[in-house]
Amino acid sequence: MNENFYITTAIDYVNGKAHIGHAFEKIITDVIYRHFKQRCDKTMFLTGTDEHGIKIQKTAKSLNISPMELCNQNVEAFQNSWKLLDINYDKFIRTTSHEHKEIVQKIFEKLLKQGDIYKHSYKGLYCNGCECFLNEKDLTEDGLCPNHLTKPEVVEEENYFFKLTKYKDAIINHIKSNPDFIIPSFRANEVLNQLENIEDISVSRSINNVSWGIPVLSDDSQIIYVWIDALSNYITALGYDPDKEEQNETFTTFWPASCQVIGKDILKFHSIYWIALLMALDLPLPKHILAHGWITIDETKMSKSLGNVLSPENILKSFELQKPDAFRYYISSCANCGKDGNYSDIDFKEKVNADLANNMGNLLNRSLNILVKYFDGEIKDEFIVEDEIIKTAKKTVNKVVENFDKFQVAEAAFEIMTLLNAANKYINDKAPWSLSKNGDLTQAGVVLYNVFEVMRYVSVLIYPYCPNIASNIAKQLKTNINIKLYDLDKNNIKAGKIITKDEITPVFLRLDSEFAQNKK
Ligand code: ME8
Repeated sequence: MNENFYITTAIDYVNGKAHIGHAFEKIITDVIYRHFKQRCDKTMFLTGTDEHGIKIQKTAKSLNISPMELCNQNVEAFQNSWKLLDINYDKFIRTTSHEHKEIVQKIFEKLLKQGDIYKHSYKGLYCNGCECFLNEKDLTEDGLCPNHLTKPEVVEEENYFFKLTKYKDAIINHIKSNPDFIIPSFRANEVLNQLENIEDISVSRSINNVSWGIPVLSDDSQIIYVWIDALSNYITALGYDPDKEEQNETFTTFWPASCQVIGKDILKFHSIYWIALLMALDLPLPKHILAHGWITIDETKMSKSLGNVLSPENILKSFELQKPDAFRYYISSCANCGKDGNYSDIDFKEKVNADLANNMGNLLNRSLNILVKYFDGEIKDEFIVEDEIIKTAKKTVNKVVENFDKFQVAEAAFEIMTLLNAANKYINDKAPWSLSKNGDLTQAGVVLYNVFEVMRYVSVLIYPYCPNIASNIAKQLKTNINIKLYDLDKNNIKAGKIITKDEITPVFLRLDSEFAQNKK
């Protein structure tokens, strides 16, 4: 595959810090991105922060600091979290940046000029948590927002409106004729139902009610609706300019996005509002929208009031993990595509001990030790004979690729573990330790070669999830981790000395059970 690959995440509100739900989204996006880097030549990964709106304005006020101070503090905290988790984005967009604000204003003016935006008096119920108007029928029996369980504010203003209804049929048509546009596909029906009752949407707020935002260029009494501001980030970050006939090279290389990763709660904004905006701007539509599920902790929804909000820092610290690989692996395997997932300390420990320490680490460690013990760490020419297990490894590459084509991150990880299970069975059945003791040295060497080859495949396949562990495996095998997937079978391990006794290190140490109890 040589196609260019552009992937984006939702941009996080900065009224708080990153928790493991945010981390889940950024990690699965990073895993997908690193995988496609192993297949494509030009790739781009965008993330960032959503810094305007009433929610940020009110939080800053309650803390007695300016909204900009709040944004700066929390943006730094988000960026530190992503660094800790080895999130390898190419660009981080802040919606308070000058470049972004200027383009959002131009987009608004363009839509106003072409009649897609018009002025209208309006009375509605606004939920500050969702940053959107709600209909009476969406509320709970007590008149509360179903997501935030707070009473929406009655807002009566003269606002600008976007002609969403004009694009309704085109959006329905696009969703119906592209069954893999919304992933997972069961969410497409939800969107089609929402589209049935769609109305034009308010896209500005009076500056008297919301001051923290981007002013409408031609009317400074109005602030551009935070979702219009936020959704535009995916193209402002590429340097899109609505006033230019010809766009710059970054934009033409990467737009339309290959995959836009977001949570299920904001699918409506991305599959309806965002798509209508792109249609109005006459821009091509993203190829896929991946709506992931939500992460709970011990099967309970995270909430400040319950005091169960966990940060990625909490977890790495309580298990004394220097590198994020184990958490990255666990969280990206904990939910099948689009489904909700759960974090629990016990489950985390059991899963990474079983998969990373035993299944993967032990297999490598004991095979390398046998190679040192009987062959002084050297692969001999006569060991290079492919057994069935290498075919299984090659088939696993195809299965992993097929899963990633559908953005099935957990399912792809499962295939890699299945290969490791097969390799463990292979070494146990062949028992190279007995073969060596009984003098069948060549046969023992063949088994070791096959295990190392499988480990070479595994290192490259697991790299998107566990970049540090994968690099360590490749270092011990003296193989190349920076290799395209289609070159894997041309780069097999060659005859020669690969390792000495003191170079063998465990790639992942079992998590000690007492760490989990020191938590919180
Ligand atoms: O919605 N599990 O920001 P946000 C999994 N600024 N994902 C979760 C989660 C959880 N428990 N909690 C939140 C916004 N998320 C807007 C986006 S995009 C133009 C603007 C996900 O900080 C959530 O689904 O509330 C969303 O995709 C992302 O974190 C940011 O959420």
